[in-house]
Amino acid sequence: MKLYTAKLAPNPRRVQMFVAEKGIADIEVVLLNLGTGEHRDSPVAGMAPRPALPVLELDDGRRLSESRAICSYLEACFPEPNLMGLDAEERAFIEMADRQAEWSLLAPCMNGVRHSHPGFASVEQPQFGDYGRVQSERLREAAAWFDARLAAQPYVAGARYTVADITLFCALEFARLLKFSAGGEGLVHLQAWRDRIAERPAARP
Ligand SMILES: N[C@@H](CCC(=O)N[C@@H](CS)C(=O)NCC(=O)O)C(=O)O
Repeated sequence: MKLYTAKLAPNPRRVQMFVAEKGIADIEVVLLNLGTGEHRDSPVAGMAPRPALPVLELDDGRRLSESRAICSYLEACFPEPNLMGLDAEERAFIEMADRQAEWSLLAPCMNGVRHSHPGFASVEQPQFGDYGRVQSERLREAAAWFDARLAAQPYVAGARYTVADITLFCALEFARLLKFSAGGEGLVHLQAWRDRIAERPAARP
């Protein structure tokens, strides 16, 4: 298999962290530079309405985009350690938590960065600064919600570490570009959780 990916970007990082947690060694990594638009002129450019990473190329040459779909495929191929749920009930609750992290926090974080950070002017044109600022507020609202959740349970989906922790962690790391840190906002539970996840070898950038 071949993983087309990029440094530091949150969706590529989600899949790379998932791969690292699984200890999957048999994947060739192809790093593309999103800043210079290398992905738009690559073999995987046509994989989505707008070219985006990550993309996993299977051994038979078929290509899979969408981070969550790639993780589901790898979970099925490499079941240990389980990161997406063991039975129907657990799978559904983990998926709910993962999508909450993706849509309520990662999405506004990405849109906030793309529309307000000067370094992303080559990726997002036109940039709408007001929209970017509102997205930063949405990110902060979602972070407060996750802080309350993590005050009551050790991991994003409940009692154990799952793909939802990976998604939330990668989103928060990217949110630094918006000068956001959980601790800086007084979100002590979210910060403590983030620091625990950061200690995992798979969390290294
Ligand atoms: N829904 C996709 C989103 C992928 C995505 O937005 N990737 C970003 C990096 S985080 C990208 O490649 N952006 C390039 C661009 O917009 O030109 C997924 O889950 O993988």
